[in-house]
Amino acid sequence: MSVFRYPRPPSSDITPHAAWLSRRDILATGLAGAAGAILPPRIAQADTLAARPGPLSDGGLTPTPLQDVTHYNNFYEFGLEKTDPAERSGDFHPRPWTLRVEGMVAKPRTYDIDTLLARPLEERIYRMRCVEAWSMVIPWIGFSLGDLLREVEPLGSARYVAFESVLRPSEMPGQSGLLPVLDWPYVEALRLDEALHPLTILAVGLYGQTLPNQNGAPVRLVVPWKYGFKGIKSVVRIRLTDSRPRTAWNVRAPDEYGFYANVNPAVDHPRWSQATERPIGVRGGFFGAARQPTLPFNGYGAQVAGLYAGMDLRRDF
Ligand SMILES: Nc1nc2c(c(=O)[nH]1)N[C@H]1C(S)=C(S)[C@@H](COP(=O)(O)O)O[C@H]1N2
Ligand SMILES: [Mo]
Repeated sequence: MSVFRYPRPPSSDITPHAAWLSRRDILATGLAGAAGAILPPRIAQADTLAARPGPLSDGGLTPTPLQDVTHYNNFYEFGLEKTDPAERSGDFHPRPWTLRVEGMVAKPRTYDIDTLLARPLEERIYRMRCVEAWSMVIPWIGFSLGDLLREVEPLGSARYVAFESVLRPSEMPGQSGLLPVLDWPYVEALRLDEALHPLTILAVGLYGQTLPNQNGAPVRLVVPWKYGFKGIKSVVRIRLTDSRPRTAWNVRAPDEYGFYANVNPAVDHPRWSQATERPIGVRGGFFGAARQPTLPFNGYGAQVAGLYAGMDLRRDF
């Protein structure tokens, strides 16, 4: 074994979300890729993006190194291992792209990605806490989802916002795997008041550049007080509705992944504790030496706890 700088995570780190698939089954589908292969990073067409520092950025946080943000990913459309999205998304085309916003709105509209990139963009440095109990700090570039939704004029009857990822099996090997890990396309949803909250953004970049494919190019949702799986990648459709939409992980394993998925150290996942987390990219983080406490609402409680007044967050996890 040679010396390596970015160790592959131990196999126990592989996809706890999908632990019902045995490692042998995963390998049989070919989804796991060439285990151990060292491939050059392929970050497609990163263009520089201008953004002003957002008033809601947490300037006190130290961002996770770019190498980790772009090489330790969950994006099952490209495979189940953390390194698959970086290694297997090189043929994905994030342009041309349109984002359709429709449903219970007065002015449904189709946005071209170029018009979204031309909006005033902000940097938002947010904590990201995966339900698998690891975390990062990511300097996103994006814009308020609420601002976009107000442009299409939600009807008074709208109560939820549904999101849909792209369905493109020819470019996303995980979507044509033999084992259907999730029902494709990946879908997610928020309550309308959560979607309108000023912390909720659509991100079009990170670290000053357009989004790498593996992070959800060209546009993805970021909801920093919720577990990472709510942050749906490569979004093509947003639909306002009056009934609670299906969400991918909740459909797959409702006892493990709730609709709300607010980060909550007091409510454990059935198979592991949520009290602490491993910060990725911090010395000792990969192997557990540098665990840190998980914060209620991922540290954003002062801003968002009021959204859940009167709710039992143990039941509505
Ligand atoms: N379409 C899609 N979106 C997705 C996922 C996915 O598999 N497919 N994984 C989710 C999970 S579990 C997490 S933790 C975050 C990871 O985002 P990152 O790789 O940019 O850190 O993306 C979320 N969005
Ligand atoms: Mo996650």
